[in-house]
Amino acid sequence: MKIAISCVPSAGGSGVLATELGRMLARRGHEIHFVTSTIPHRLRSEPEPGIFFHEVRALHYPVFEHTPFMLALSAKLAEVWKNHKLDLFHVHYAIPHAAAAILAREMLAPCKAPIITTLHGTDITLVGQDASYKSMVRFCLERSDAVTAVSDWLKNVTESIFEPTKPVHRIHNFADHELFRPHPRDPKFLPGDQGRKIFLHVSNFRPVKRVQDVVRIFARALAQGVDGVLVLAGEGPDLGIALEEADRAGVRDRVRLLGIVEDVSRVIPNADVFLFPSDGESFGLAPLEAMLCEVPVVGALAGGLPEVVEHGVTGFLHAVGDVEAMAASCVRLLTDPDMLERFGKAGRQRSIRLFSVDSIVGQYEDLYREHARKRGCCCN
Ligand code: GMT
Repeated sequence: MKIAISCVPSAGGSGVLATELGRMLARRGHEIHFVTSTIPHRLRSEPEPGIFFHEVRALHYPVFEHTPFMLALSAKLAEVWKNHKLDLFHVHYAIPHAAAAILAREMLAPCKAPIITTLHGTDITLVGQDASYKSMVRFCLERSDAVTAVSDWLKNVTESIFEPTKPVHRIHNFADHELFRPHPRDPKFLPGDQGRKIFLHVSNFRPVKRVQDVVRIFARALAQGVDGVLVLAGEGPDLGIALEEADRAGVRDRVRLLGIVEDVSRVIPNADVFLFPSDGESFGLAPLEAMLCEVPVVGALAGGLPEVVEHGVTGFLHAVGDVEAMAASCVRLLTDPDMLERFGKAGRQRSIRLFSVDSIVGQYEDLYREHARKRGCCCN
């Protein structure tokens, strides 16, 4: 099939998932057209067969207080549809992508372009239910041919907030188990910290991630005798808050900042434990990548994370904000090499069993075929 994918192109989870999905679909013979404002983060390396990128350029004119990006995205989606005789739009993160695809379909009438909308999290839980967007999000859910959510938790939240007339499909996220795999610690990774335990956190440092808790967990584990360093990968508004917390806790000299990492699959296997204390995380793509690298996850029992991490088997989950319990779990893991290894291996097995590329990408393909057939698009 020929599919246009639109998403946020930054290093955030929704863009990463959309990009990886496009890459896997291209490997399976589909023609994938990314329609985004800049080239998606994970596509940046070398060109790949079957993948095309179309830049959305929104003219900024001083008359506008805010550039109307969504209109430029709609125009680009319609243009790409016509020029490449597409079969389907798959948009990730409802705002503004689903609305833009619906507008593009109107522009293409009488062609009936099918639209699949994938919800990722705050497009429902935070931004989507704000009064300024809620009615528009409801309209987008109704007008999409199919709506998917990345966890049962997000599906249930969406259905209870928006009461859509069609059920939301749950299609979990996936990660590539060949790319994300365990390997011994690279001696070039933090050479000054050889012999120390590595606590890793990867995110976009937004308030939902509770990055102060990341630092508090780490500081408590150090206080209990663990010799470790905290590695923070990624950037975002709360990075400064995390560093202030590290100063307050007296552990700033044990914090290592990596900034935005081009290829996290090279960083994660170096870690001993992955910290993810977010509240209301709809899935947790980074914890899945950690589990594939046989790194146990310690985090919060909230949102969709319990669908990813099995408590007591692949990591430990505690009440949101319970940094004492999370620190105690880190200490347990880091002082018991058998447990650390057992949890690591169980994490990789669980991830391959439940979140494999083949099974998850296959679910999207089934949905595409069903809706392309139903719409019977007339223009291709
Ligand atoms: O919803 C967001 O805040 C943005 C999004 C992102 O781009 O980082 O994150 C969400 O989508 C990811 C991919 O599906 C999920 O793994 C994250 O759990 C989810 N974030 C939240 O729910 C806070």
